[in-house]
Amino acid sequence: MVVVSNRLPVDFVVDEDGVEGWRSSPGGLVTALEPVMRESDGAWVGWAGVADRELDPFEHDGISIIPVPLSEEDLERYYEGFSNDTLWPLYHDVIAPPSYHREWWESYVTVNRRFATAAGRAAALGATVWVHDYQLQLVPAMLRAIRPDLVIGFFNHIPFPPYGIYSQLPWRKQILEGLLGADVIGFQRVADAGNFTRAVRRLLGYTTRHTVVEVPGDNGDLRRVVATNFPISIDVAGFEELAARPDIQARALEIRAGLGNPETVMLGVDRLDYTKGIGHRLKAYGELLAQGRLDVEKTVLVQVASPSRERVATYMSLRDEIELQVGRLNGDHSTLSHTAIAYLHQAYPREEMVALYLAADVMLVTALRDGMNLVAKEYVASRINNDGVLVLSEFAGASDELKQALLINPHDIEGLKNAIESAARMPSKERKKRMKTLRKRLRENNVSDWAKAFLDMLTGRAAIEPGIPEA
Ligand code: GDG
Repeated sequence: MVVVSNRLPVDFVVDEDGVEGWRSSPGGLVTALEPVMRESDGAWVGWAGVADRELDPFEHDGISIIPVPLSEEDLERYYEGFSNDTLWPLYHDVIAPPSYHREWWESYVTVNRRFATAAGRAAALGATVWVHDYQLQLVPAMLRAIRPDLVIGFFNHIPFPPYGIYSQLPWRKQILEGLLGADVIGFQRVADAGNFTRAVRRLLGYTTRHTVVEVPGDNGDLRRVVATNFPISIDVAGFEELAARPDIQARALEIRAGLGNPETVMLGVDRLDYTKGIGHRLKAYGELLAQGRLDVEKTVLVQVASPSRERVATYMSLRDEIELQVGRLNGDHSTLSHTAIAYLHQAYPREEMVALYLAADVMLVTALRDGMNLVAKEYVASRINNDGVLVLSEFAGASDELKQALLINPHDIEGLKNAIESAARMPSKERKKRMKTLRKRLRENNVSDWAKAFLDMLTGRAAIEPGIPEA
């Protein structure tokens, strides 16, 4: 099996003394795929996180690591440009305006071909190749063209937009054709798969039957491509184990003590991204303080906003806006002894994140659009005492499964305020009832279940399921 993703599961690093080495960056995807990869003599194709370096393939924990080089110009055009300033805003409901530049598109094509070539070289005869995410949507068709023997899967981690939005893209047909090189195309939500099949019908005129797209070949034959939803998850047991560790529990108490042991600790954890609705959350929180519905002496909001895409202009101005808002709110509402918002523009180790989840009575996930939102699932997994309230946006994929959360529309500030206030005041019995149900639901879909469902479908062991509703 070969996995292809923009980033490798390991980063190339150079320390202060100039010594070069590799550091693993364990994410959910690695955890889920590690066992399969070891069993199947797997290879991972991706970028090592450093520009303008040709790096040799090597073995890491039983997995072949195959670095794909990216130049500084590739990063500007393919990655920061087309991936994060064209596709990302377009696929997230144009919350920010997408930029369309032909030279970015050309770079996207070139880099996708480089990834496809590397994957083609790495894969054994008849191997399974699993391509990930919006940066690499052309890889499936490019790979099929050079290696028709392969079984090819693609998983889109972010939403697939409704036709009215998707059709803005000048290269809308090429992207669909690129994706349709796969045998199975996975999405987070039923609605994403529906948006995709609708775009295929309207733009390419292909017939779609339920989850199956019939792709005409050169000699009149039809290839059947499955496009359906596989909601991603987390390593639930891994989070539960961290949450049960005495040192992490002690750290959670220390965090609360450091905040002055308030009655209610609210928490937001997001990459600093305009899709996450951080501004809406702050607005609602600020108004609740201003109206006296929350008391700064008793409540604190901890907002971790981890640095993200800092060279993209939209992200620079987002940071300015959020920090202005935090500064104003704290100026207006903090007292000498109590700060309204503890704002942290930093990244933390996983252990510290779990300590924060344990310290938080209320978790605020107010995304304006989000493929899934793993933070919501991580919070639920970490609440091993079955207590705590999750406020969750219905625009995050996680809301399809986590229905016992307080579901909100983040654009409706009054509704959001009511939900935050109810979360802070929710009686213990109701909190526990909801959290128990959430945890039960989460355990039914672990990240390894997700990977298995996708790979079973890809390797033909699962029947093609009937019918997904139209988006
Ligand atoms: C994309 C889609 C989809 C964040 N700050 C720190 C940190 N994190 C970790 C969280 C979580 C992950 O990063 C973020 O995952 P999300 O799912 O919340 O959001 P995206 O980064 O936008 O991910 C999303 C996902 O892909 C998977 O398919 O769910 O919809 O947008 O795991 O914990 N981790 C650590 N320190 C931090 O400061 N250690």
